[in-house]
Amino acid sequence: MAAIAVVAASCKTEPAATTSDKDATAETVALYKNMKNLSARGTMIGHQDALAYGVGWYGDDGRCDFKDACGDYPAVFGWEIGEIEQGAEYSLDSIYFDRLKGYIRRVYDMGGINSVSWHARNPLTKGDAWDVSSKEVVTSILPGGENHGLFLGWLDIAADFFLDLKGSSGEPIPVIFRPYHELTGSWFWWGKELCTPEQYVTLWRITADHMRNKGVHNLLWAYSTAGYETPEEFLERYPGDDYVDLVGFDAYQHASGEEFTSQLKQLTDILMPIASAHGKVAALTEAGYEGVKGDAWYSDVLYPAVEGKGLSYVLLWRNAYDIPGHFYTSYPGHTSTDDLRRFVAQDDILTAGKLKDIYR
Ligand code: BMA
Repeated sequence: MAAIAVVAASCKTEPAATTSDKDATAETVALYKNMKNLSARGTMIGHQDALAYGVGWYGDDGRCDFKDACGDYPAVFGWEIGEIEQGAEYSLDSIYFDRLKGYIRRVYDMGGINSVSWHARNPLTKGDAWDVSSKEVVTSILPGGENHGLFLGWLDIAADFFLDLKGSSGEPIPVIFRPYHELTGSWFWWGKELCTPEQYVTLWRITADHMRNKGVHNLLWAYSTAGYETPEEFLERYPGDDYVDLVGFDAYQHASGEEFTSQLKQLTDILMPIASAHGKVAALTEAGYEGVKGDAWYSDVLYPAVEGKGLSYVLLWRNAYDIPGHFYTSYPGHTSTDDLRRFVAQDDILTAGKLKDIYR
């Protein structure tokens, strides 16, 4: 009887909050532990490129549409390093990499969280990340492929970027790294129809091993899909518990609000048991409704989808300065602004000001 009781008790215990990288820095481990604890308290709200530009402005120091609309900074800041692999000075969304490092430092200093995605160009065709014209691309960068060396060089460049992120005492700044995302779709060169599950997993592991071997230990690795119907589909290309810290998905509203809420709930209901079985943090890694139409999208559509679900964060997509209508959070004067204020006033919706000592 006693043995059975012990087994039953241990089954109930969630796996420990250890990072996939056994050599992760102290701040990275602390961030992970705190993200796990925080997800029981509420869901952090995030925004892509929040400090770099917004609707009608670019590069204004200290400016942020989200904060100007609701009074606080987002808790999570998404960033993008596509084009860094080309040795470019600025990203595909026109942020200078030098400035980007400064923004990441500023977020760290304010006690917020940084997440980085990577729309790397197609290493075979030299087209952009959305160039899916050849199915040979992943084969070409894996060991034995014609572009393997080139690709390792790209990984070196990305690794140097992460190594160069330093806090005031020289400590590496932890970052959630979210490469090869939306992999259940086939619109990026690493997508479902472009490589086998084994090739995807190899690509991921090569990336992580290469960076870790170069001394990059400030990353939490995010495996972030597009839509899926079943747990098996979500996990088909999962790189393994030693390579992933956070599981999540990207989803955008294209039909009615009710449909989007129910779509988010369905995806989350599949995601959460996976996160818990693998001991990982779960997040809605990209989301939104282009133009945030109406005056209650956060309260009517987003909140019912995330309430009580245990999601660590929701990252709303960018407010482009140069594409009219391409924005995903409120900005001063927009019809959704009052509702954003109501949304973030709730105890279980967390903005930067509600976080404390997440790196300790
Ligand atoms: C898309 C759009 C593009 C952008 C890309 C990468 O969703 O916002 O304008 O270049 O993401 O950030």
